[in-house]
Amino acid sequence: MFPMLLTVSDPILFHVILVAALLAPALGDCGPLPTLPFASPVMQSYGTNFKTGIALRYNCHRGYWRVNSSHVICDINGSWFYNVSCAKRQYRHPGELANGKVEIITDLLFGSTIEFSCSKGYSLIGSATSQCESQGKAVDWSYPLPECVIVKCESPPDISNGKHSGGDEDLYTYGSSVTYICDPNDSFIGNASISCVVVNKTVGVWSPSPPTCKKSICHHPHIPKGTVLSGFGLFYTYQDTLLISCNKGYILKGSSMIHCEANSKWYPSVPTCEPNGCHVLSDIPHVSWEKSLFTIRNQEAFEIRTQVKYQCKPGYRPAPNEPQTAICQENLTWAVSKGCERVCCPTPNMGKMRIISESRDLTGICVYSYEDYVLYMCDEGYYPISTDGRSSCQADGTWNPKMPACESGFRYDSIIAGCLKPEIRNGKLSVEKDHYIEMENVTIQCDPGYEVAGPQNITCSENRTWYPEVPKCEQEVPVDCKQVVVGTKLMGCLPSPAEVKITLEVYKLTLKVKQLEKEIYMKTLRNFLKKE
Ligand SMILES: *[C@@H]1O[C@H](CO)[C@@H](O)[C@H](O)[C@H]1NC(C)=O
Ligand SMILES: *[C@@H]1O[C@H](CO)[C@@H](O)[C@H](O)[C@H]1NC(C)=O
Ligand SMILES: *[C@@H]1O[C@H](CO)[C@@H](O)[C@H](O)[C@H]1NC(C)=O
Ligand SMILES: *[C@@H]1O[C@H](CO)[C@@H](O)[C@H](O)[C@H]1NC(C)=O
Ligand SMILES: *[C@@H]1O[C@H](CO)[C@@H](O)[C@H](O)[C@H]1NC(C)=O
Ligand SMILES: *[C@@H]1O[C@H](CO)[C@@H](O)[C@H](O)[C@H]1NC(C)=O
Ligand SMILES: *[C@@H]1O[C@H](CO)[C@@H](O)[C@H](O)[C@H]1NC(C)=O
Ligand SMILES: *[C@@H]1O[C@H](CO)[C@@H](O)[C@H](O)[C@H]1NC(C)=O
Ligand SMILES: *[C@@H]1O[C@H](CO)[C@@H](O)[C@H](O)[C@H]1NC(C)=O
Ligand SMILES: CC(=O)N[C@H]1CO[C@H](CO)[C@@H](O)[C@@H]1O
Repeated sequence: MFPMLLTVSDPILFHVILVAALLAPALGDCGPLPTLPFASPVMQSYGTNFKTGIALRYNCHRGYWRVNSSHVICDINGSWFYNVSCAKRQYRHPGELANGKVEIITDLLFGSTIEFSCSKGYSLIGSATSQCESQGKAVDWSYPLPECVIVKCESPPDISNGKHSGGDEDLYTYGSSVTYICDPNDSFIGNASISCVVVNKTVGVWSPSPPTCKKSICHHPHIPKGTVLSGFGLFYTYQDTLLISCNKGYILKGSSMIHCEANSKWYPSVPTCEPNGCHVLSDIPHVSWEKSLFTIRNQEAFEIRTQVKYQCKPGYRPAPNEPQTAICQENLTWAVSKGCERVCCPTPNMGKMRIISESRDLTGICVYSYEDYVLYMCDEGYYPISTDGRSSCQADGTWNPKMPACESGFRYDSIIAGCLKPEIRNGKLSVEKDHYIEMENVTIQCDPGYEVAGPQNITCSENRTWYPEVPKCEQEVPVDCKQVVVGTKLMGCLPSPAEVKITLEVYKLTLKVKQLEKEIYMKTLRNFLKKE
């Protein structure tokens, strides 16, 4: 089989010419036969002296073939001359190796070595090398072609809380892969798919290591003044990602994008929303804020450089040359103006009248201020311009009815027919005058921030009273009044039960005083009418 003689591909001829190198002891005679690496004499001769002209035949060694003369001749100069030439035999290519390759290091000539290697994922069964060598009379490859066998992996590892897709064990050969799935509510840590790979050329192993299934639950993060823009739910699992932003007036500190880690923690850590604006409206004395400012108060802050305009509470007016604004400064505090100052009503001229009862300004800034009143009687021959002998200090610092309130002569019409101007705090009348005739209609319009409590339209009835009863302008109370921070005293919301109690007591007293005043007046009036 193997020792087939092939054609000479690259004739490597061992052409040796020995000339004077082997000088004979005596001219005309040759010394011992030359030793050639590729051929040897047919007839062994141990002689050391050969006559000129003698020709000896050489045979090529095994693995060589004769390409020229096979004779060695002793020439006339006593030198061996020969052109004995043997070429190495060339051997058949051992054939293709399925899933591998045969590597010819030098050539396929006698004595050379070839190497076998398998493709990746295949392991070599047999010898990795083979040599062309002589075996007895024949020449042959020392080892036959090896086999390349695909590497196999053992069954994929089992994991807790999950399973893999593989079923048929025969499929677990090099390059095959299986996919793991976790039980519901468990999350993957690692790669879902693993593949059969080969290490150390022959060993099949699964790589990467199988995933683990673990319950990693992150809870919905609590971010004061922040909002989770994407991803809603009570809890999240491994690698769920949230996008977070802060409310207006707040700036995000940390990463706006976080994900749930295997250890059930958010990574990077949950960011915070730090103030980047002014938050609670400033507490400026005697100031009332627009209602619209309250609706945003709990969710947002006022950005830096925001200007908010304020109004003075009834009975107060802006301090002169004050801008009536609060500005949110860089350091997140409000720059406020002085606020509002109390409006005083002038002390009435006591000529022709005397005060029966009154209320005065408790602050001491004014003698009389908004909502104070005087109940008076006029001297002989003078009569009060109001039916009840009462005058109140208005928000604008004027008395209503005006002072002095005693006029000479009897204002018959004011008693007989028609109605007096209804007293509306924090509101206006469609027609403003001191006296209204019977059947006259008046529409009440409350100031901004106040709303009508009672009928909006009233008519002066024949019995000199307004019908239906005179309404009140009450402050519109924001829905979130309860949440007003204690101490801010905004919008007249009463922050504590104690204050509510005091207010109710005061109101009760006011009613009693009014009742007394009325009784006194009616008595006075009756006396007066009797005299008439
Ligand atoms: C044999 O040898 C001679 C002399 O060295 C050479 O000229 C000739 O080409 C050779 N023949 C072959 C077939 O190699
Ligand atoms: C023998 O030797 C002589 C002189 O050195 C030389 O000229 C001659 O060519 C040689 N003959 C052979 C056959 O080598
Ligand atoms: C997965 O979690 C939900 C919510 O906690 C629970 O209702 C459900 O039973 C869980 N399912 C499994 C298979 O554990
Ligand atoms: C998981 O698989 C992806 C793509 O298949 C690969 O890029 C990544 O390196 C793998 N991770 C590990 C830990 O092996
Ligand atoms: C691969 O060979 C190295 C070095 O000989 C050995 O430490 C390792 O355990 C082998 N790996 C396998 C999977 O057999
Ligand atoms: C804030 O800035 C204003 C103007 O620069 C300054 O007057 C005020 O004192 C600062 N307030 C605080 C609390 O630093
Ligand atoms: C006042 O209103 C009533 C009912 O709305 C109407 O009957 C009456 O004529 C009105 N009075 C005047 C003076 O317009
Ligand atoms: C009050 O009267 C005005 C004008 O007469 C009318 O337009 C309005 O609708 C009335 N309001 C009510 C609540 O009756
Ligand atoms: C005044 O008149 C109105 C209707 O005209 C009536 O409802 C009311 O009770 C009267 N008031 C008095 C004190 O008589
Ligand atoms: C010098 C000598 O002997 N040459 C010989 C070499 O071999 C060829 C072929 O066998 C002969 O023809 C030559 O005479």
